[in-house]
Amino acid sequence: MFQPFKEYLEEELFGNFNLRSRPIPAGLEANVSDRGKSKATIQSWCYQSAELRKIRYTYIDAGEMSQVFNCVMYPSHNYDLPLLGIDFLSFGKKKILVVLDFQPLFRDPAYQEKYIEPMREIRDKYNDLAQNLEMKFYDANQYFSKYLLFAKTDAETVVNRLFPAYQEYVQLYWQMLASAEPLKTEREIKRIIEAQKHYDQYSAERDPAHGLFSSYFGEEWSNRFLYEFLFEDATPLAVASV
Ligand code: BLA
Repeated sequence: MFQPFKEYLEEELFGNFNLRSRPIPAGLEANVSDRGKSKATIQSWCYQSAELRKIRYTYIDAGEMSQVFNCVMYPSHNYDLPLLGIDFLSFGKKKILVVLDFQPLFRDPAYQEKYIEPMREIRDKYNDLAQNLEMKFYDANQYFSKYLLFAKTDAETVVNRLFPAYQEYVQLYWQMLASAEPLKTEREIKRIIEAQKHYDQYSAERDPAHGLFSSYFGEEWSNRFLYEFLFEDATPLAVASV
């Protein structure tokens, strides 16, 4: 379902950046579930470049049961750019949920104007994919922009609407990255380190995927995957899963 999205991203990444592999902790690069009736595989990739300190994406393929493409790009700490966040999910082909956003690190007007307003034109063009759905796990006012794509949709729309929208957002993200001015002072950079770390903490604590991972790959693997790979700068809560 989302393979073409992954392939597009890979072509773009390899064509535009000088990528280096970024290690994924042992045992977390891939897994296969033999529980239940259908087989599920999960595979992840991770890279870095001068501009992007962590580019990670994951594909879950459980056949007709579920297909997930999830990606986060973290700019280097000397850029205050939003993170590029992608979460495309399909369950049994009937339930398809797609989320795509430039995830803002800050919410002040100057930041919004600089990094979020440029998304508006694309978002207006793909208004049908911006459905103002209520968030149950996350807080729409934290690390989400007002121009996110967030929709419950169908397979046809994924091909005809989501794919071109995705390409436009990715292109805009590259443009922003290319024109970004690196931060210079230690104080400014420290603020980005803290904000990105807080993003990991917030995301790890709320991630609605924990249940999905646990059901396929077990609780222990799931916790490691969240805290050692997806959101490695988060600290597990002492009371987690007690
Ligand atoms: C929702 N994301 C979900 C759900 C799952 C995942 C299972 C719940 C779907 C449901 O309603 O049944 C899956 N999340 C994953 C997977 C990974 C993950 C597989 O982190 C990792 C491999 N989520 C993101 C990113 C964004 C994001 C980067 O990881 C930003 C674009 C958004 N996911 C997002 C949102 C929802 C969601 C907004 C709806 C949650 C809500 O209602 O609060």
